[in-house]
Order: sequence, then C-alpha cells, then structure tokens
Amino acid sequence: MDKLIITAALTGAEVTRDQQPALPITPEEIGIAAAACAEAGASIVHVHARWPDGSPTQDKEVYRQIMDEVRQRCEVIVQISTGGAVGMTAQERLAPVALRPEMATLSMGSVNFGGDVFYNHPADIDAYAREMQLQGVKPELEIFDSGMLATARRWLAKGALPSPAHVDFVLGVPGGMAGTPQALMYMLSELPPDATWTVAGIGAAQLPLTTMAILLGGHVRVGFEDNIFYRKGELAVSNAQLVARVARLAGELGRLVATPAEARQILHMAQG
Ligand code: KMH
Ligand code: ZN
Repeated sequence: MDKLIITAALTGAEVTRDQQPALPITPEEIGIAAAACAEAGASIVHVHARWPDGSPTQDKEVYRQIMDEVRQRCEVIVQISTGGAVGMTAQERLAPVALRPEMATLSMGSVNFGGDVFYNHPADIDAYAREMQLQGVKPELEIFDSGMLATARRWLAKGALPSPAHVDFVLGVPGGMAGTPQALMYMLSELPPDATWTVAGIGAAQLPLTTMAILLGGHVRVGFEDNIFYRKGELAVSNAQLVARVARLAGELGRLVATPAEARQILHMAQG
C-alpha cells in the first residue's frame, strides 16, 4: 500500500467560531493551523478563505495571503477550494485558481446541501477543468453522491480531466450520499482502477470512514470543515488534534504516513 496522505480541511465555508472556538479564520491563523497539522502528519491542507468577520469569500488576494502564510511555515501541499460557499457564482469560485496553487477541488455535480443547493452545472465543470489544466493545477474531484462518480468517469473518458484522477468521497452531507461503510464500498466498486482516493466523512462518519480508508489503501481528510468534534459531545481542541488521531490510528494499523514530498509522488504531481 502507498503511504497514507492526510488532508486537513482547516476552515470550510460554513462552520462558525460560535460552533468551534478554535476555527482558523484569518490567513495568519490558517497558516499557523496548517503548520500544526503538518507537524502532526498532514501532507495537504484544504483551505477556504474568509473575510475578517468570518464570512466566506473566494477573493484572490485573501487566498494569496493564505498561501503565503502556509508556505512560510511548512512544506504541505496547498489545495484551494473552488467549491467556496453555496450561492457564489461559478466565476467567483474559480478566481483563486489563477494563483496556480498545487491543487484545487473540482466538484463533479450538483447536490442538495443541508437546506441549500450546491450548484455545479456541467458547463462550469468543463470550465473549471480547462482552467486547472491551463494553470497546471492538480484537481481533486469532489464526489458527494454516486452520480458524480459516473460523471467523473465520463469526463475522464472524453479526456476532459487528466488521468490518473484523484477523487475525494465526501460522505454524509445531508442531501448527498450517506456516510456509511456500504456507501464507501459502493463508491470504490465504481472507481477507475488507476485513480487515487481519499474520504471525508462528515460529522460522526469521520472516524469510521477514516479507519476504513487506512485499511483499504485510500487516503483520509479530517478537519473542522467536515467535523468539529473529537468524540460525541466533546469539541476537538484543534485541527491538529484530529490529524494526530489519524496518524496514531495509522501507526496502530501498520500504515505509514506520507510526507508532502511523498504525497506529491503518490498523486503523480512530482516534477522530473
Ligand atoms: N462549501 C461547500 C458548499 C469544496 O471545497 O470544493 C463546498 C465545498 C467543496 O466546500
Ligand atoms: Zn471545502
């Protein structure tokens, strides 16, 4: 098995400081949280930008500051969000890709998202894929439901996405695929054979799906974007605490944790 890539989804677009007091919001806070997660075993940070009042933004300058703050502290791969927040326009969400981050997310379809709709028109998926290819950005395909994996396969087959793909199964969003072992096993049965995969279990689904991914040769995403608790009724104290638990579990289960350089190799991103 490849070494385990741990992604820390530090902030997201929806969680508030009221819900999770340790949520990193400013670029400096995100840089500090990224370094702590890197120290704990993360090789990728998935980042969302916020204005100082905590509201979500896809402003390029804020993303530029986040990338600087992370890079001056550690070597992790910075993966920016093109999902942004529900209600943002497709153009707005795509803006920070122009900064040429190493990675960016690319959602493969529309899905109900709690009480909202996370809208991803096929023409927008095309435009995002083209722009990422143009800017040399590695896409992580965000799969919230099974139809999105079928879409990813179609896009790969027509050459609109680079192969081998890297996909993230985001399981347990209210409106998307359930965060259950059965859902993950079904997704894996439909995965292109050369693809790499990671799983982001939402809320209580995080720990069981993380454990499955460690055992099945996948990779793992944890962090406040997806889950703010350490266990039922107990808030996590930091993103790094959640990363450290995955690294500890991996150690117990005999899976080594990848460095950022090793993650670049595993994801076919390394130069030369
Ligand atoms: N905030 C969600 C609506 C991504 O980062 O690419 C979308 C999201 C996905 O978080
Ligand atoms: Zn996100």
